[in-house]
This record gives sequence, structure tokens and C-alpha cells, in this order.
Amino acid sequence: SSSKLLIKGGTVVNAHHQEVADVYVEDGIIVAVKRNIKVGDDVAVVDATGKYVMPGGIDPHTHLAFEFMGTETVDDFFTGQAAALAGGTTMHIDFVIPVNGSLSAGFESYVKKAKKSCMDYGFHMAITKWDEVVAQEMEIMVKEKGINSFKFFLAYKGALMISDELLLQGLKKCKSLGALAMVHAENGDAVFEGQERMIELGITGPEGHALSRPAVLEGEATSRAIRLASFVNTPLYVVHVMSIDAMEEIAKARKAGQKVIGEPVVSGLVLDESGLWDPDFVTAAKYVMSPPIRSSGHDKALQAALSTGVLQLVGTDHCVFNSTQKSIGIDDFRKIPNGVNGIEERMHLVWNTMVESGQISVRDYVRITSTECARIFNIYPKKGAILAGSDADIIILNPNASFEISSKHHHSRTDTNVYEGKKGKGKVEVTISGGKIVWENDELRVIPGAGKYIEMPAFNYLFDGIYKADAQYLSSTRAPVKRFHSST
Ligand code: DUC
Ligand code: ZN
Ligand code: ZN
Ligand code: ZN
Repeated sequence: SSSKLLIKGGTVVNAHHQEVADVYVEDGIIVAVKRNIKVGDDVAVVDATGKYVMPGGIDPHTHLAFEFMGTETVDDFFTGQAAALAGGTTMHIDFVIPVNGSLSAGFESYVKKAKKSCMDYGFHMAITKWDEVVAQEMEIMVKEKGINSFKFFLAYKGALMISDELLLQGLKKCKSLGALAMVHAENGDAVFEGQERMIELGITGPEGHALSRPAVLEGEATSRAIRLASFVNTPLYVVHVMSIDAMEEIAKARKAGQKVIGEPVVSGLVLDESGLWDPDFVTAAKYVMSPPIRSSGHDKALQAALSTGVLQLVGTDHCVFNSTQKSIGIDDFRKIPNGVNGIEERMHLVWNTMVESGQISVRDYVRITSTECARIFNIYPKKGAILAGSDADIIILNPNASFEISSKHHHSRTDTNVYEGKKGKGKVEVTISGGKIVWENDELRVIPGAGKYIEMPAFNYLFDGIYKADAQYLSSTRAPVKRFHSST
């Protein structure tokens, strides 16, 4: 059956251009963007006068149905995505975790988990060990399964963490496949040491989480990963940049012309660590994520870096555990499952913090919440744009309406909200996913199975010039010195 929709009279905003125009949609695809489109009675019309019509948000960093730290996130591909749609995000990229080191088994398990999807999604994949099989499977993932990014954890010692040797192998493999290497940048050995020290000091509560893994360890690992990516000459994507220390390493490398992408997450942009000192355990534990939310000052610096282009796009690391699960760590912060919410709140909080505050333009908002993600993961302009031929994933945001965040009315399955009580201006009033209205008048109309897997091709724009630079480097390498031994 064909579905037709006309969005009338709004200000259509793309990262490169904005104008007042109508948007006509048929069967999930944008057909026309221009003024005064005339349609017949069979077309549903949505009035967007005085509002912004923008590409739906794309969250580059989520963990739905993630088995982690002895438990599993309460949001799965349906509940997490429903929450996303209620907050104006129409696509997310989740991290496939290998099963017993097998990438293909991991992929299959996530294909299964994602069957109930109600919006479009893509996958990154984590690499947690190294051998010939892993190397071959990476190639299969890229060439046959639509995955173009691999994440390496420099933290979570004894679990997900990898050595520098493996990171180097991984960087080389990513480069040869045209895939983007991503890093979780914290020094896992030092974090382990820091945790033991806290326990020895008798600091067993959530505040020990922040104290045991300070920003200096994030700065060190970020610097190390950036330098190793430079050595290999391949692009690098640093996930969840939480500190000035890490941000400054990215700024320095980018200034020197290196292809490094920095992704702050909403929690790092709008929160500070003070919640970890709350005397109520459940309240404090809800702030536990890694890298930790930093002291006040880091948030403002990350906002500034986002507004000046040092950081390029915003994720969430949405990875949700309820109070009962968080309480596994009641006697030992090391056992508190790591993760905070954000998939539903990202679009509102970024609007309020960055646009409403005057730090960035509406076009830059579209860029950092949607378009840049689509470009990096090579699905632009199918996603990330309101153009004829693009997927009809669209939001209507009313800049004069307001939002207030609370676990009492959020759509995530978890029982707390790390942004509880936050309010501001700018509200997503309508979300259109695949050409259908799925959120309107504060009501969700979502269908499990309606979401599609979006394959992401290798070799994004970051690879432009990479191989040419290698050729130049190799051709300029000088011949080995012919030596003799003076004592003979
Ligand atoms: N950090 C989290 O807080 N949760 C999941 C993984 C991660 O790196
Ligand atoms: Zn991480
Ligand atoms: Zn993550
Ligand atoms: Zn997470």
C-alpha cells in the first residue's frame, strides 16, 4: 500500500542550507522539497508553519540488548528504538559484540535481537581478540554484511580490553578494508590499579568509580590511539570523549591535519560528576558509566569544542540498567553495570544546550545530530538530509514549545533517568520514520519489524588521500645504507 504525506510550510533545515518549503513523501522516500506543493485529497497533510523540519536524528553510539557485566540492558531493539522515536531520533548504530570471539556468531545474534526493530539501524562491531580467523571475518563483515567500523576497547581489563599490539593489527586491517577504527580510550591497566587503590582506601561507593579512572587516563589512551593511528596512517574515531584531556589531544591532531573524529556524548555535555557523591546509592549509581562523567568544567569545554568543530557529532552511549541491576554493585562500585540513558533525550538536550543557548546555528544542529554521522558512516544522503530521493526520516521541532525529562513519562524501560528534572525549550512534536508518522501529540505509533537494517559501505570521505599519502611516503623512502665493518 502506498503512503503519501505532505509537510507544509515549515523551515526545512539541512546542514548545508535552510529555507521555507513543503516536503512531499511517498512510500518512505522524499519525492520533492519546494514551495507550494499541491496534492490531492488522498494525501495526509501535516502543518509545520513556524517550526523546523529536519532530518531525523542519528545516534552513532548505543547498546541495546547488550549483555554486559553479568547482566543485560533493559532496553532492547524495540523499547530503545521506541524511546528514540519519541525523542526525534530515527536511526541508531549499535555495537555488535562477538560471541566467544566469533564475529559471525556475534553478527547473527544481533540480527536476531534486531528483528523487532521499529526504526532503521546499523551496526559497528567490537574487536576483542586477534587471530587469522578474526582478520578474515572482519573482511567478510565489511564486504558482505554492511559493517564499516570496528571498535577497540583500551579499557575493561580482563574482558573487552586489547593490547597495543592488537590495536596495531586492527588499525592495519581496518585501513586495508577501508573501515573506520573506533576506540574506547581509557588506560585499562591504570584503571585496574586505580580501582584497587580505592578499595584499599575503603572507598567502595559510586564516587570510587570517578576517582579510580581520572581524566588523565582518558587523555593518555586518546593520545596513544591517535599516535598509533598516525603511525599506521588511518583515520580514527574516538567514541565518548568525556574530558578536556581527551578533547585537547583530538584538537592537536586535527590541527596537524590528522583524520581524527571526536564524538562527545550527551551525558558528558550536560552533566557533571557530582551525582556520584549522592548519599542515596541508586541515585549515585545511575551516573556510573565509562569513561566517567567528569567534574564541572569539562562539560562546558566539550560544548565549546563542539561549537568550534573540534568535535564533530553527538552520541549517547545509551546503555541502560535499572535500579535493581545497578544495585549489584551496592558494596563495590566495580560491579555496578556501566551505562546511562540518552537515546530519547539527545535531540532535546543538544537543542537546548547548543542552539537555544546561542552556541550553534540550527544548521549546525542538523550536522552534529544527523548529517555528519551519515557522512562518516557512508550513508549520506540516503540518511541525514531532507532532499528528493532521501529516506523520509523527518522530525518537526517546535522551538517555542518546551520539554521536561522524567522517568515518570519517558519511554525507556528503565526506572530512573540520569537527566531527571531537566527542562528546556525546543520540542520534537512529530517524528516520521520511513515515511510514516510514528510520534505525534505525545503518542507513539510504532510497529515491531518496521525498521530496516542499513548496510554501511566501506571507504568514507576520511579515506580520501590516505593511500596516496602512503604511496608518496614509500616512494620517498631512501635506499638502505651500504655499510662496512671498520674493524675488518
Ligand atoms: N561504557 C558504558 O558506560 N557502557 C557500556 C560500554 C562502555 O564503554
Ligand atoms: Zn566505550
Ligand atoms: Zn559504548
Ligand atoms: Zn555504553
